[in-house]
Amino acid sequence: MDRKDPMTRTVLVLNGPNLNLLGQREPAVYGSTTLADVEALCRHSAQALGLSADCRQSNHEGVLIDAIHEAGREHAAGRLVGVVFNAGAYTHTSVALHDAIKGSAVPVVEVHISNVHAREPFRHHSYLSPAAAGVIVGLGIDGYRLAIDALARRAG
Ligand code: CA2
Repeated sequence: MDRKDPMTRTVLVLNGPNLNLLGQREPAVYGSTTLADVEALCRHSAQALGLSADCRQSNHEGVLIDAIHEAGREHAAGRLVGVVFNAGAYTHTSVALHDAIKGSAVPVVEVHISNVHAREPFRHHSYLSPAAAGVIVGLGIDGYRLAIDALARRAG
């Protein structure tokens, strides 16, 4: 049963490729928190702001593009405050995700758990940042909470 109040606005928390592996490998880079823990944190943070969090993860670029398009329609209808988006490695490769964010006109806060600028040079460029409302990098999973807070404030 869907218990969500139809008046409750939503924030979409979208995680991209390999983020389903969080907490299972590379704890020195990404910490030991799992994706389920991150999603629980997001739901809790959203709820504290009177929002509902819709948490999704996909390893497929087209699925992420479709989710951004859907978010654009929900935002236009006043039901969605925006998207917290960790696009994983697609950040550094995807013109298609850049175009999806631009084309859907939904506010997106780009989040990276690690400080991508302190890592390999191929992680220093983001195709998403020019299309994003804001960018949070290197603050660990707390970045998701900060992004939800920023989108809630932005929406008023
Ligand atoms: O720091 C981030 O949040 C990243 O978006 C994570 C991506 C990486 O490609 C970006 O450059 C920065 C990687 C996703 C997670 O990959 C994992 C691989 C093994 C174990 C755990 C996570």
